[in-house]
Amino acid sequence: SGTFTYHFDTPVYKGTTALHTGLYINGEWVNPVQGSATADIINPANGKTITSVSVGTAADVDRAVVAAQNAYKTVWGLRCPGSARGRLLNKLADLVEEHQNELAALDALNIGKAFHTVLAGDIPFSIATLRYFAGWADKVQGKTMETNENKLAYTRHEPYGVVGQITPWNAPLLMVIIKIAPALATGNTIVLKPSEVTPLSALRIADLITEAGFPPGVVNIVNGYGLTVGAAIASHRQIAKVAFTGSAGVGRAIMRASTESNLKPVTLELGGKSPTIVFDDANLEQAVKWASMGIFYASGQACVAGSRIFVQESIHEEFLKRFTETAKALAGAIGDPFAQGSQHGPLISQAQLDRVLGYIEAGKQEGATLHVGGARHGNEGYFVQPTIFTNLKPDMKIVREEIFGPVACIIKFKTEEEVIEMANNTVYGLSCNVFSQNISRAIRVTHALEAGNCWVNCASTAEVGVPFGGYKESGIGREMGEYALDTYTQVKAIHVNLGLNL
Ligand code: TXE
Repeated sequence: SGTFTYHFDTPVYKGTTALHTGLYINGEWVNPVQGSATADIINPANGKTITSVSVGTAADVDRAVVAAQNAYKTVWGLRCPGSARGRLLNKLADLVEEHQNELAALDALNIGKAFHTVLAGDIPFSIATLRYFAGWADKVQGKTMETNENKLAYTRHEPYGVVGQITPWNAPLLMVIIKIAPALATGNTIVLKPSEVTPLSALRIADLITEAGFPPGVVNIVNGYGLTVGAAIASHRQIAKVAFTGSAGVGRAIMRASTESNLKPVTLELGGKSPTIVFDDANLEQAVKWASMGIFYASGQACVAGSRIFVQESIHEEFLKRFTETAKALAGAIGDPFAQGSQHGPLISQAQLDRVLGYIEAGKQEGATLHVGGARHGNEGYFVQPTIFTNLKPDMKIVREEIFGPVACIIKFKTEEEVIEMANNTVYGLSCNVFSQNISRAIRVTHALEAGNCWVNCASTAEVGVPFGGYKESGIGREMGEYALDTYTQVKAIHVNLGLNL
């Protein structure tokens, strides 16, 4: 299979990366079984092709599953002590740390997020995730149950075997790490499909997985399209569990595929339409800073984006004034991810650009006020200006649907009761951000909100030890923290007769 070498000669990073562009199966780089199909990888900051990489088919998933099954039965799973799995995960963490600039540069190139943002955010979080789950690897324990004196009853938390994982494009490396770390810590082997739009850092990580010393077949990475490789993973009868991050529509398709194949358990991390609520007693400066970060981070391409910002009546005008200033400042920092001082990058693709501009158009058509922004920036790359809408109604498309772009809806409210109802008026339930210096109120409101992740006086700050996941149509199951171990293990109950008279 092919290779790809790239020299970064930029104001913020100089260095070279080299990676394989084939499929990573059984610890080797191979070409797809059927033909030599490739997909172009596009630089979203200028629309140009970076390189092209192999795309697999269902036949490659079959090969990867065989490799993963063999590894599970011979060298991994219950045959490899947790301490040894933990050591390998720690080794991989060290390698990611050693190659952090290169990995950050690959993601910045592939998604257009500023190099320094990836280096300061995604990378340390990836390393911390690997170390966190390395620590759990030898601490996954069952229980003994009180029954009667003639019986020993206990549980084991066993791995599933081969698990399938499908990741999105908005944080390519981090999404892969968040998927593989808990699965490996608990003894599963993996067939992973990265987003076909952003496979570069996943392909680089594959070599680091080999270098760390993971036995062949423990992790297999099959790049390819959702409708072929993704669908084959979701419906594979020998894949015992599937974890997915992406759109709600595809989440549904994956559940259907599970239902129609082997009823594999499904973990879903889907989208959101998360509320940010700013009460009149909030520290306004802080609320503006976090609310802005909450929606404009990664140009709004974050599942936890706080896209509906509810502001209490008496401070609405002042909030809007200050929030507009932050949006304008960001508009002045639009640029290439490797340019000095860039803070606002492009959307991932032409498709997403069209989609987001379509939503902005719909907002105008439905009578919302376009307060600032609202247009593409320049004509190279897929940049969209930080955008603010006001005068919104609950049934407008831009208030109801996930836009996944830098579009903030600012909505006025009067009372606590009213804002709770407005905030919960969505099919999603991923996260919420509440700003108030009255901590009783902040907590009371947080408890009333239908969301899996709640931030009080901050926004979207994830922690490796804290579970992450959604209520309602934002998903099923939890990643991160101790809770993630449950989604990668199944409980076996064992009853042992100690005497004769049970
Ligand atoms: O995502 P897809 P898209 C949301 C966001 C965005 C919208 C569309 O609103 O605007 O989704 O983005 C794989 N069986 N999020 O179309 O299609 C696909 O190959 C199995 C939110 O790019 O969901 C990729 O690896 N797999 C989100 C992954 O699913 C399939 C992050 C995600 O792509 C498949 C991304 C199929 N039938 C988008 N079809 C978040 N939660 O952060 C596609 N895939």
